Amino acid sequence: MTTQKTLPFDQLPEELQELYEDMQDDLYDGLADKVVEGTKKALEMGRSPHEILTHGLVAGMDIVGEDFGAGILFVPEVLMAAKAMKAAMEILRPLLTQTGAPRIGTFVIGTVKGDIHDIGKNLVAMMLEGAGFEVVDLGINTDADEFIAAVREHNADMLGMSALLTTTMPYMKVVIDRLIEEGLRDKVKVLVGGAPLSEAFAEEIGADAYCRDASVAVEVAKKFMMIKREKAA
Ligand code: B1M
Repeated sequence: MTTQKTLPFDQLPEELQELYEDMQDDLYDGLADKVVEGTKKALEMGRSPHEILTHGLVAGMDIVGEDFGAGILFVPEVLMAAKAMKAAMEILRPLLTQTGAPRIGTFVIGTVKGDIHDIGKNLVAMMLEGAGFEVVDLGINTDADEFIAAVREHNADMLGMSALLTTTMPYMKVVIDRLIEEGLRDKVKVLVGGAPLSEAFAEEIGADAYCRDASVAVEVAKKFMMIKREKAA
């Protein structure tokens, strides 16, 4: 995978700005084939998966989110946009996951109970895999029993939870409390993320870290593994 630095949008050549704007429009319109085509074209132009995600896909989804919140778009249209984004992410998946990085730890991840948003969580899972983590993805609507069972079964080093709704984010504390009850809290680092979360919320519920985005999740997870290895040495 290329390690090319992701430039701010306005510093990109005009041709690329146009390509990414077209991808954003196509994502908004839920045109999966077109978004996939744009993704392939950007790759052919030698652009990095991170740049394509940032300027083509996530930027497009941000506009969808704004118009969804403003009542301009409705669930069926947002579902189409999500489908288009997922189709493009499948093109990027091998580039993000198959980096040949050595295995460094086991990471259990899921979207919490009551919540079915999984695009961000999937992206985090792909990037963690690319960084060398064995990722156990529990999917969406994951309850505390499922998180606990997976942490035990896979002897996880880390547990990641995602929530996109203000109504589901409190469930993260339910899971952390269960980890304490089950005597597992000291065995795993808990990382949380999702658009409505904050550092303060993560601290309040007793998580080890809040991750603003997938890159931060990878950085933090690698840092925790390094500390763990140093302690064990
Ligand atoms: Co929903 N939705 N949605 N939605 N949706 C939001 C979240 C919302 C903000 C839209 C809005 O009003 N502007 C709003 C929430 C309001 C709130 O609670 N504050 C909302 C709502 C209200 C709803 C419904 C209730 C709508 C309804 O039915 N009336 C409903 C709820 C369903 C449920 O979960 N029970 C609903 C449904 C849906 C769809 C099914 C249509 C679809 C989801 C499809 C899918 O995921 N498969 C959908 C979508 C697509 C969105 C928006 C538009 C986009 C979310 C997204 O994929 N972003 C969203 C608006 C928004 O967030 N601005 C919205 C792109 C993604 C890459 O970013 O997920 O933030 P994100 O992930 C980032 C970081 O947050 C972080 O890293 C990721 C990558 O960098 N991160 C983590 C995320 N998880 C992490 C975990 C980690 C670490 C980092 O662990 C270590």
